Amino acid sequence: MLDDTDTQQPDATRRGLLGGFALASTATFLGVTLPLQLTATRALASDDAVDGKTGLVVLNDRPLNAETPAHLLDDPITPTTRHFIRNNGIEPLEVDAATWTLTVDGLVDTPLELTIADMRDQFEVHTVALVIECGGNGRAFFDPPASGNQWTVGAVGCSEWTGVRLKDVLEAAGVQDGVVYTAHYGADQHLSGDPDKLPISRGVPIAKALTDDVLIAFEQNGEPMHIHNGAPLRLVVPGWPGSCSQKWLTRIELRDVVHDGPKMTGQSYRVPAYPVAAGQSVPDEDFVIIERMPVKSLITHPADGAEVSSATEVRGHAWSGDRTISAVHLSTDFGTTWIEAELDAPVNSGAWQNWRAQVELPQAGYYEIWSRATDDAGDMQPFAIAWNPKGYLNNRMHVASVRAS
Ligand SMILES: Nc1nc2c(c(=O)[nH]1)N[C@H]1C(S)=C(S)[C@@H](COP(=O)(O)O)O[C@H]1N2
Ligand SMILES: [Mo]
Repeated sequence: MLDDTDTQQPDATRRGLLGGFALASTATFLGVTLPLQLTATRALASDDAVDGKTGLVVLNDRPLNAETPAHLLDDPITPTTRHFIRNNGIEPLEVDAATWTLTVDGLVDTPLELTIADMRDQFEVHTVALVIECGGNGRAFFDPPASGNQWTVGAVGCSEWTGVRLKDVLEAAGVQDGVVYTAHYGADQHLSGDPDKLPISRGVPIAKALTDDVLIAFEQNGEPMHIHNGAPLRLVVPGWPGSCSQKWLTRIELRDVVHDGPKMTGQSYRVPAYPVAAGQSVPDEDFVIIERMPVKSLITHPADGAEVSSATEVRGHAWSGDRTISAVHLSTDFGTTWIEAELDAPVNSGAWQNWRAQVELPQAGYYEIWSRATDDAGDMQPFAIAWNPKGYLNNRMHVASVRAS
């Protein structure tokens, strides 16, 4: 079965696209400072390489994978032009929002076949800001390295999505007794071109599917969705691995077993059920499915590598799976002292929270600004990475290096 590893292009192709960037440049990375040479080299290849996107850094072109540099995620709501792209297969070539249908079947009382217009007519339409973060965001910092897309920090976004609640649609279909899991299907094709294979088909526990936050979306930031973000119809399951948020959505099936579609099984979007040492090999049967994403923050201003004055505003976002962030702290002295940032409430459940702080840098020189979020269950971002074989869930504190003049 294909997993993240197999969806990588051969090195030669990737190097051609990225102008000399080699995965090895992150392999020995141990400390906290962002690898500046990596950032700089990647930026060369980034300039608007993807239609309708601005400043994204392309990691791979088949399938297309592109992340957003942290400083381009500075807006409270992520503009469509800056929302990252994570594809496992080949996108559908032509999509027509007028004729697109969603099938809801499996263990339901009444199977449904709905157009987008049907959904707008039959259900309440909601517009909400929702975080999508790839389960592998931060993988580039794993040591030993984990195979798969070498995301740094920018496989995350919080656009405003318009659609209907999955819950409302499932309740209209009638959820039968014994349903434990959803299964999501999209219109993209397997990289091999084999029409009988799916690139990815994941699901969520039925309890999660029936929460208010899970949306079947047909607009992004008040406009038609970007094709790379799943137009004309996608799921958005905020706070859970982005892989749960099926793009180009065509079908939702309800099952009485945990879904076993491509990228549900093996080591995909899974972590060991027990703590492991860095580099330890773990048998497949000891892996468990990732559910909520962990507490995390991102510094979006100043940009990593910026020249700043001694008094400077630092700002960014923080989020934690299905929870709320209760505090964000910043340190400019390697964790010796901390200040608390001003923190906004989420604009709605499922959105990230924006924060800002005025930071005083005591003298000219080099600083690392660390950000550390704490959620309402008391979880705090760690200093170090809890290593796992596939490089998921890196929620280490974010660091922006600056030079004060
Ligand atoms: N049909 C389909 N849906 C998909 C994927 C995919 O490859 N095909 N990738 C998933 C993964 S792994 C992530 S992280 C999110 C990324 O959403 P985005 O590309 O809109 O940022 O989409 C998810 N939905
Ligand atoms: Mo992902």
